[in-house]
Amino acid sequence: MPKKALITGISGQDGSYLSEYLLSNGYEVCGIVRRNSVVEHQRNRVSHLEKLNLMYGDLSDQSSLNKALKSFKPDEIYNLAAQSHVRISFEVPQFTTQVNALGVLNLLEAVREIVPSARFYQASSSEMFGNSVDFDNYQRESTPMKPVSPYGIAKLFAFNTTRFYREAYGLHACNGILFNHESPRRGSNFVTNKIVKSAVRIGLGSNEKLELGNLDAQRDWGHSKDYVRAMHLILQNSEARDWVVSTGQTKSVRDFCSYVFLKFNLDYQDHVTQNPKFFRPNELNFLRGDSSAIRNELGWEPEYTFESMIDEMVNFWMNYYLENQGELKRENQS
Ligand code: F7E
Repeated sequence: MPKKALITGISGQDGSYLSEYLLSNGYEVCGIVRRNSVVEHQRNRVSHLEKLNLMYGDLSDQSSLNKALKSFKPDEIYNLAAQSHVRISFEVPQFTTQVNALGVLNLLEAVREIVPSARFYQASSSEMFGNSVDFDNYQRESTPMKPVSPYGIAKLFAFNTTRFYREAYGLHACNGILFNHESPRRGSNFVTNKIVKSAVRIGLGSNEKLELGNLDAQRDWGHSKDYVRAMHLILQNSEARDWVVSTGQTKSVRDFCSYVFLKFNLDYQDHVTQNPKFFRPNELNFLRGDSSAIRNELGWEPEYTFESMIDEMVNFWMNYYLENQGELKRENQS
């Protein structure tokens, strides 16, 4: 019998890579998708995967979660659904909290009642640390968490709820505390893909300006494909625990711009401007994760470097715009 995995947020960047990974490892995969008025948006990152079962549902709709668990009876559950944009969480704090905090409680309650022996993975985030770092400038599992955004606060509620369901009810419930992770499939309003897409268009002749917010924020950026392997490993471990997943390398948004524009022999300073609209009311300034626990105990290692991840993103968007010249013209005009 193949193992059965249920993924919420299956149509996102991580959901799509995780589905590919699990299918290639012989799993039966079922995903929960939210209804969208543009039907293509519901599944465009997973439309190449023929073997997926998809169900409509939402973390804030308890009955849809109950139905999915009763009918699919998963062995493993990966909760990747969220309002995942930190700046937008300042604009919609209540919605963010309903989905990212209470939604996880809804799902854990359903797991406890319907499939208590299933293994549960919660997509926790380095945003929970806020501006807290250890003596050596790293964040690790034991670092105090003091989030600085509605997104981080909601994720911290979910993190603690996951731990609590493990300790109080004996669920095999784990948190992966994932630092930023990117790929060509990253949404275009996250800084990495926003920079890469614009730099590629400029490299191909567009005279647009790239408008960004804080260029001095520093992040520990890895590749989504490496991080979905970590999610799977976390659930295979016999002990349910919480794990940091990170590269341990920190770069600024400025470093990111510099590397991407240099690929086109351009100086980012000639093409990037700052717009207050992309600053946040409160900023997380610095992230550097210590992932020794998952590396030493579960044998996880990232395959991508900062540079090879960006190279893949640049190549993807170069090919895309070369094949879709019409889109390049349209984006030049806007
Ligand atoms: O911002 C700065 C911005 O939106 C990165 C999510 O996956 O990782 C992600 O959250 C940095 C911030 O990611 C722009 O101020 C400058 O310092 O790409 P981001 P994030 O906020 O770090 C964590 C781990 C998650 O869990 C989240 O779900 O870049 N920045 N200028 C900008 N950011 C954006 N989006 N747009 C700009 O124009």
